[in-house]
Amino acid sequence: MAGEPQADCLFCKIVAGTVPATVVRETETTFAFRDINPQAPTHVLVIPKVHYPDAASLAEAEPAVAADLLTEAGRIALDEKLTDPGYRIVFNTGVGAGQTVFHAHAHVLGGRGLEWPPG
Ligand code: DGP
Repeated sequence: MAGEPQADCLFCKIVAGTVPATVVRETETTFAFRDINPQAPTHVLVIPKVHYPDAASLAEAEPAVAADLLTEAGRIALDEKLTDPGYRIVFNTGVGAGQTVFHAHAHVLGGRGLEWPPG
């Protein structure tokens, strides 16, 4: 059922603690940990504890949790001192956009210059 933990989902396993991760922050609704394959000096993933396949479906079903996700991303950017000169929050959505894990997640990237447009 949408929102319920999925047995075959890597990020549900990280939330459950059965797959280890370097935890950055945790709230009642969200979990943040360092990306295993960092694309910038700071690269943190922020995920909802509930399972939805992508950020848009999370926002549609549970907008308050989607707001928590963004709030957490901003807090992490502050804690990690990314706000000057800036940072990026990315939601890859769909295989063609590079999504590989189908549990909603925000990438928080910073600590280097970030080009636009992205690749
Ligand atoms: P995306 O490609 O947008 O679906 O992002 C998935 C990210 O998850 C990718 O940047 C690599 C990261 N990742 C994959 N497996 C693991 C893992 O086991 N642990 C951690 N910490 N990150 C992972």
